[in-house]
Amino acid sequence: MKPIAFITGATSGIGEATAKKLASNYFLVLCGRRKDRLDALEKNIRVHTDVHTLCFDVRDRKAVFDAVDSLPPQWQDISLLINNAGNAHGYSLIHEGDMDDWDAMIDINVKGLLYVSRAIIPRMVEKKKGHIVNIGSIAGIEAYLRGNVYNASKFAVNGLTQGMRMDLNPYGIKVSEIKPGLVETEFAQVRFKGDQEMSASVYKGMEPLLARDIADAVDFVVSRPAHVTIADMLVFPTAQASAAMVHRTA
Ligand code: NDP
Ligand code: 8X3
Repeated sequence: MKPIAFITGATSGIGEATAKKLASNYFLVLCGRRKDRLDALEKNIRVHTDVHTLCFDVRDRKAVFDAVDSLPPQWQDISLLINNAGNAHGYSLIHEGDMDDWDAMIDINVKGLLYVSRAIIPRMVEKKKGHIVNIGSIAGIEAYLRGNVYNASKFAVNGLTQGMRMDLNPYGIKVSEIKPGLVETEFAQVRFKGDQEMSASVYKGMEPLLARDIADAVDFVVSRPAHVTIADMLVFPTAQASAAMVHRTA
């Protein structure tokens, strides 16, 4: 019997790579909105470990709690929560921003993370055991031009991570944050609403991180001995030195 990991945003990018990486050591609860992707992933990973999928939108508070409540008894004892679901929506100056984009980023990246955490952490508290890994970002420690609300959402993840670690400290629950720099996933396609040229420009002339690089970081963070918590990990591609400084050859 393996411990159970609950991963949000498992249908692509960092979440999907993390699911694949953790499959040898965990049973997996994999979440996302795209049912076809969840089904394909389940089929793919089932040969390595037990998988349970949950299809819900993290913005929908009731759907989050219904999904977690729907877990069969053998899936309820979650040891590891990876709060990964999230995206940037838009790349506008603050006075030109689309307020639907703002709502999406606050509702998904901040409130969604909170709803999932609220649904899962009480059982960890009861058991006095567990580990929460929040996927933050370099965007959560440094703002950049046109990043505004996405930056704010990831600064919030950083604040919540610190607060969670304090609140959960008496219960022996680990809380970690991994903050990637540029990772080539569907992230840019979502931010630029399918504009391929704009998406490609994000990684032009530089070698970005791959989702599996962050999955490796997650694997390291969750495999430390019981007395060790990696509180915070910033991971850049070598070509990146800060949120806005990226060495490009083209
Ligand atoms: P992807 O777009 O590839 O993956 C995003 C994941 O989040 C998908 O599985 C998506 O699933 C899920 N998701 C998005 N919105 C919702 C929602 N409303 N409800 C449920 N699930 C949702 O991007 P990444 O893998 O790059 O992003 C993962 C995390 O990493 C995010 O938190 C992002 O902010 C962070 N990050 C990314 C960086 C990068 O450069 N790529 C750098 C730093 C941090 P579905 O659409 O099926 O719901
Ligand atoms: C994603 C990294 O720099 O595009 O969080 O904001 S960045």
